[in-house]
Amino acid sequence: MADQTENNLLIDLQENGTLVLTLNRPDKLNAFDDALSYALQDALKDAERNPAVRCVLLTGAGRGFCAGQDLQARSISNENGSGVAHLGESIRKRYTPIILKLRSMEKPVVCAVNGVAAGAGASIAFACDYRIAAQEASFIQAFIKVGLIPDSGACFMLPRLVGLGRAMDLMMTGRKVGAEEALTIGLVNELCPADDLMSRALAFCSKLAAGPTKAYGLLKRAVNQAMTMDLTEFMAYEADMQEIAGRTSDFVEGVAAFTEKRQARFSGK
Ligand code: T3D
Repeated sequence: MADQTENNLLIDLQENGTLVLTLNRPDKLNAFDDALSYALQDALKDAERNPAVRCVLLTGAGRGFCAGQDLQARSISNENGSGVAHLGESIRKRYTPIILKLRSMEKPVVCAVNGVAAGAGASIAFACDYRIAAQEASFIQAFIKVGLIPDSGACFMLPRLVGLGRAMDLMMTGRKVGAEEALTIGLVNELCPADDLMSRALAFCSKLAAGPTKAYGLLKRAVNQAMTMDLTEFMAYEADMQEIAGRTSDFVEGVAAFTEKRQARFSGK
């Protein structure tokens, strides 16, 4: 059932274990004011803690996915009337927890990119595990146009998604990447017509939500670690993760289902 928080975030936990989070400031292309950023932080923390949630789907209401920081409603700026904007504080408090939670949450997080994703809005899409985009979607590294560096993890994620050369192009020019190009360069996993976006995304999430949730979590941990470890270190880490996976009920069920030539019924435990 859908619940609208006072912070313009729609929260809908579906029976199959998919939690749909909809950024809901359509008049501002779902740009982040303080309230929306803290609401998303809280919703992601709740999603991580709630065992009924086995997959998260993030999308935007209206014609945009998210236009990044609300440039008209910044509360953490011009502190003490000094004329100096303290953006480090804003990033640390408002965006860093969102990006870290998207990457560390041990459940799949899918992004249905319904329209333009600009600035931190694009960064949030990049931090999700899988992106399905509508043909109308686009990505803009808008930061440079307002004299900022790409933030909310964009400098970390974008080169890993599309390679250093392409990432530098997008970050230095701030040019708009349309949906077809996004698919070609690996910025999104799949494209579909806008009318099909939510049904496609929900169907994909429903499969993930019926999957071996612990294994998805462990593979996220392993992939995160693989970004910084050398191979020798990583192989030791991988063995530890597989040791844990091997102790789950879902591993027992997966092997039983294979042996009995039937579909596995994973409990997520
Ligand atoms: O500040 C900190 O805390 C540091 C963190 C920074 C992180 C960042 O995200 S910095 C980057 C911030 N975002 C941008 O610079 C993007 C600004 N928006 C745009 O460039 C364009 O709106 C788009 C390219 C995204 C879409 O263009 P278009 O032509 O499709 O739509 P539009 O007409 O520009 O926007 C529609 C409405 O949304 C409009 O309102 P209005 O005039 O109809 O009342 C526009 O003002 C509003 N809107 C769009 N983006 C933002 C916004 N309002 C506030 N903040 C926005 N970011």
